[in-house]
This record gives sequence, C-alpha cells and structure tokens, in this order.
Amino acid sequence: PNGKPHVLMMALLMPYLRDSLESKFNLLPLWEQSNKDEYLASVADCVRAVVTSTNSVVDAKLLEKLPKVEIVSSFSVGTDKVDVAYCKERGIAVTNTPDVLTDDCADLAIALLLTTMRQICSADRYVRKGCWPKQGDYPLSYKMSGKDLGIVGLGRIGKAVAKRAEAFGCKIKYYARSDKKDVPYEYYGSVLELAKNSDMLVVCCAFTKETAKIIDKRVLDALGPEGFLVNISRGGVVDEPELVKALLECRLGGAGLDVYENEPHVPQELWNMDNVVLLPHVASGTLDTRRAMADLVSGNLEAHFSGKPLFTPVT
Ligand code: 8YV
Repeated sequence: PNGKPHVLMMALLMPYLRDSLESKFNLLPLWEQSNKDEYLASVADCVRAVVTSTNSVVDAKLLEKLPKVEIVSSFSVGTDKVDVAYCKERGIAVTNTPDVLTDDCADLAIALLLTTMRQICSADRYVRKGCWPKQGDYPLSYKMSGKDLGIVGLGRIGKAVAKRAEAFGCKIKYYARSDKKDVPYEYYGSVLELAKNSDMLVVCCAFTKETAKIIDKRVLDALGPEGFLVNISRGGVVDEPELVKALLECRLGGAGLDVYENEPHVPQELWNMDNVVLLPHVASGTLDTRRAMADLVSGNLEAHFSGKPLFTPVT
C-alpha cells in the first residue's frame, strides 16, 4: 500500500542493515518465520528483491517460487550460495559487496599467518593456564618474515595480502587462472607447483566448480611438515578431511582457518592443536566494514529501483 518495493531478507545479518532496509522498503523477514514455505507462498506475488549472505542458499528452487524477483543483493563478496547462472537466464540482477572488505580480509590473512606460525593463541593460553612458572619457556615456533608465500587466487584480496606480505620481506608467488601481467610476483600454473615452492599458502580464491578441493592431499604434502596453510576463502576449496589427517599425522606444520566446509561446525580433531588457529568466519567482521557492506546492499537496491546503474553488479 505504501508503494515501496517488497524485499525478502533471508537472515538477520546485522540490525543496522535490517533498520536501513526497513526505512526504505517493505521488509519481509524470512528468518522470523516458523513455516518458511507457507510464508514464501504468501508473499510470492510481491517479492521484488532478495537480500542474502553466505549463510543462506538462494538457488533456482527458491527463486522459482518468487516470479517477481528482479534483484538478489548479497551481503558478501562471495556469491557461491547464489545461483548466478540461473539469475542471468531469468534476467535477475545480482550484486555483492567487493572492495569494502578487502583490507579486513587481507589483514586477517596476515594475522592468521602470524598467529599460526608464531603460535600466538596457544602461547597466550600457556600464560593464562599458569603453565609458564610450572613448565618454563614456551616451545619454539616458526618465523614468517622473509619466507616464500604462495597466494592461491590473486584477485582484489589476494593482491592486498601480497602487498602486506611485501612489507614482511616475503617472496611472493601465486596461482591464478592466468598469468597477471601487472604484478611483479612469480606465477605458477598449478597449485601443486606453487605449494612445492612455498613455505606458506594463503587461499583467497573464489569458490567455484574449478576451485573445489584444489588444496588436496598432494598440495598439503608439498607444503610439508614446516609449511603452513591459511584459508580465508571457503572451506570447500580445501579437502578438509585430508587437512585434518595431515595435521593429525604432523605432515603439515600448521593451519590458520577462518572458513570450513560445514559452518558453523569445525572438525573437533583440530580443537586441541596448538599449531592450528580456528576463527569463526570473521575476516570481514569489523563494524566499519560490515556497515560499508550493508550500505552497498541497500545502495544497490535503491539504485535498481530508481533505474540507476548498480554499484557492484556481479557479471
Ligand atoms: C560474509 C564472506 O559475507 O564476503 C564474503 O564472501 O564470506 C563474508 O564477508 C559475512 O560473514 C556475512 O555473512
């Protein structure tokens, strides 16, 4: 009745975003509904936009129930949970939140390298548990500065990780679909070759059919018992059971993980390992960045409904 477009929000991502959307649109909160199918059927004829993130699946099955949808706006840079090909076919626009989260993600990748290699979290626990006076000096860890860093996926985030690692004197190498002519780093056409020539591997690529499980047993073994893996991409890029095995068998030096195959479930075998740092998918999780992401989500919707160009379309 107020003429504002109806926007279906999959999950409560951030009260700031909900409030912002509520002020501009008729917000339909799917996460609040106990019978989601019934609710979807009741709003099917008015939903013109869907707001989602990495925790919800927006596939053909859902979109088929919503014949009036014009745009899917994701509160994430990764769009692996959205059926982008189907959207394209139906002429549904898709937007994401790139750039604004690049710094935070790259910062966290470096933090994971340092915390894992220097065992910062475990050393902190050593002090808090009162071990220092009883057990003496903490065991030795691994140096990060000056080491060979392999970056898997040299997109916006990968490049930002490289820039930071340059300041640590690291030798930077990368794997990507193609050799980028605009960077001074060494290109490898295979992840295995990259791993063989790296002390540390940071995974920053998008999760696609091509990148699923590319960090497999052979790659982990190439990294070896003094090698370290950091993953800020998606859990599915790594063969997780093989990673757990490599760590249990001390075939890998350590791992710093922000993402997992079956979030929010983290393999319990890893919980007690001092050479592993486990974060709950927080790479973009600062107030500053999440606000900027929220502004992009609602900004894209406003642009769409006022016939202006989208800020960050997924093409
Ligand atoms: C999540 C992310 O979107 O941007 C991405 O692809 O994985 C994160 O920024 C964020 O956790 C909100 O769900």
